[in-house]
Amino acid sequence: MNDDDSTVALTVAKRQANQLTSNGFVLLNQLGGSQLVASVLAASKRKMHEIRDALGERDIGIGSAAGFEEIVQRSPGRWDVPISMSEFGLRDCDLPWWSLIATMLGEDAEHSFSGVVSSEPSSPAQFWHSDSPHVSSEHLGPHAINVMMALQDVTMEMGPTECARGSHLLTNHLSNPALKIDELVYQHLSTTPASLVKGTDHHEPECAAESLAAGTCLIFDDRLLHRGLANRSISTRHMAYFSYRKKGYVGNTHFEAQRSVFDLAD
Ligand SMILES: O=C(O)CCC(=O)C(=O)O
Repeated sequence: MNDDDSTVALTVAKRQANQLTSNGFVLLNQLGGSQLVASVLAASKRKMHEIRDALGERDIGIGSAAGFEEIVQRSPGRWDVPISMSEFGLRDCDLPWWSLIATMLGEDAEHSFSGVVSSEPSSPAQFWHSDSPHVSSEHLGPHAINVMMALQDVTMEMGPTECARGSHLLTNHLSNPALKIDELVYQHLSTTPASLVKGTDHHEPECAAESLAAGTCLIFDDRLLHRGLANRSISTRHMAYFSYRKKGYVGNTHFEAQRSVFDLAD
């Protein structure tokens, strides 16, 4: 990269960082190139089949605590399988979103999870939720950021992820006693964009969801209210995720089960 190129890259990263800071998310069209998408999709399908085969027909219930180390059913028909960077054959610092992650969380940002979320045909919309709670009553910068990359073209019918714009500024249960931490981070019927502003002077956050071309990345603050929409198509929808945290941040409600599908008796 010459000096001009790196100045342009820096300006773009700053603009994206500003959007992420104010809206709580940024959508980057086809940030992942076709080679990256193809290799992540192939690794995801391989791992998903291996784990679903080991699970068989067993019913594992819904949510992180009811799942296994290798698979969680996030909502009916929506399967989350963690996949490590070595299984993906990738390094975070080579990925096209890394400069934005480093800008937001620092050069020493850490990889926390990665994997694939696949929603089957007929899987319903999730309840709104955030992925981790605020850690201070005063609004701080993000402690964790997620990148969700579309592994195929995702039409509205297939149920892209919906975000409540700016809701990361409103999900602070430490400054708003009407909010309950468990109802924010575990999916709960009563949590909605409207419930965040009930009894306050804030406007209800606007909901945003759009179809995604393969490789498009939704990058969002862990505290943002979001949900996967219903898959009304006949195809399974795959989204890879890569989650990062500020060095030293330890919260985790993502994978709470301590049992393995490979320990299941036949
Ligand atoms: O499937 C999606 O679009 C989002 C999934 C998600 O937010 C979750 O399972 O926590």
